[in-house]
Amino acid sequence: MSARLATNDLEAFWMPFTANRQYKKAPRLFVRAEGTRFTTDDGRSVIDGTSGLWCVNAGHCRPKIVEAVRKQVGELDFAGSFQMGHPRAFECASKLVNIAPPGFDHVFFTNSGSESVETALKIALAYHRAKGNASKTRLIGRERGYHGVNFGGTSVGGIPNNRKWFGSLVAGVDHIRHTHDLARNAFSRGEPEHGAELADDLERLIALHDASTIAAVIVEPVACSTGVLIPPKGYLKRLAAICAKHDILLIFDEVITAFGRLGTPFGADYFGVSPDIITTAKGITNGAIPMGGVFVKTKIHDAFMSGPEEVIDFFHGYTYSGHPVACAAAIATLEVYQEDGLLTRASELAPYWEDAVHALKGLPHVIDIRNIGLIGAIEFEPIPEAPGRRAHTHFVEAFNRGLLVRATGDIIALSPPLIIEKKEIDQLIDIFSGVLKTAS
Ligand code: PXG
Repeated sequence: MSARLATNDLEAFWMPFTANRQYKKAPRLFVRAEGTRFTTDDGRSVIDGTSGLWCVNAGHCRPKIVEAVRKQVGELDFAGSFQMGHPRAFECASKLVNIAPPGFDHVFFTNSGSESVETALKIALAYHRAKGNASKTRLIGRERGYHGVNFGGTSVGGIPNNRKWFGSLVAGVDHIRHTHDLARNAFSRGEPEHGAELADDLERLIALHDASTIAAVIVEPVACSTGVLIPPKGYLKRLAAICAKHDILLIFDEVITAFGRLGTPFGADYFGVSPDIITTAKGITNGAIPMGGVFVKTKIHDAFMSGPEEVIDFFHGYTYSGHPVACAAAIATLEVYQEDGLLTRASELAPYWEDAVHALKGLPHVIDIRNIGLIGAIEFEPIPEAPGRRAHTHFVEAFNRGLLVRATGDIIALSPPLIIEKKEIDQLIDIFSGVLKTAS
């Protein structure tokens, strides 16, 4: 029998996406947060350069959201949404579809981005079946895509480490090429010039598999987890046109890009592209309570409403779909976003942010800098034989100097809360350039 663990022992928590043994030798712990800053267990203030994990768009511990959660949990802690309901879920859905792009009149609630992706893929399959196109069962993702960690999302995802451990995954999945092209696009500001033609790679898969077997294509408008790959000018429009031509549903995975990150409410608004389904999570509750939502176009929703009225129209859902506390958090979050103009604030800050991030050009080993909305990424030349080590070292050093950034491969991603002020952008960049200047 193992010795009883002390309550503050780090061992029992098997941490997600973490080098557990390395972390536990030199842990980094936050105990409080407010606005754009965390406080560590040893009392240091750390600028949140990543909005938590791309979720705390309005900044931490916003009183309105905190109060809404407190009130709701004391009033109606739980009520299900299977053949029952409670007012908050309907209110929340109505308010969310009001800010969604035109044509998105319905939202299906989940508890995370991963669940939103599974839900969207199942909606796509069931939609085609309901329309009499039951042979449309293939799902197409993109290399380097990230769509969460459940089986569907892992299958359409395109990051090798996230896939290779897990067997053959879901059958009938293929991938189009990613759009990262440093040879042509390094140090682009905003959308890169070159690569719209990469959307035509979908035509290659259509020629291979035939459109009659393809249900949906899923892409992140900006592929963030893999290190911020910004779509080339015209790429997403071209992809959407090919999907429309072949009756293939286009799913935008907006778990990160929804709720103001690019300076518009949704990424679909930013790029002027109208997909069929949009997956969301994270910013939907400002990270305060787990929640996700899948937005669908009217034609998709209505295809499910054609059977007998007394039969369940979609055999899918979670115990906590439309959880009262999550809905209360989402309603309050939306109010904060609207009161503070946060769904569009990134568009005002973007030019300042762009200049600030690109000022890091020329520092040691920097091979690319890219930006869009309030997102930035710095890519480093990898240390031979040690991919990822350079960015991880920078991440740890930044934390020691009072800045939280996110490392993925040899890329550092930045995505501060949308409330950040210009002088704090300067501080963030100052700290990070100090890290790079002193690194070997
Ligand atoms: N889709 C996209 C586009 C995402 O970015 C998910 C789905 C999954 O969401 P959940 O809530 O199941 O984790 C994500 C999540 C990072 C990072 O630092 C990104 C995510 C999660 C954690 C870290 O890049 N994205």
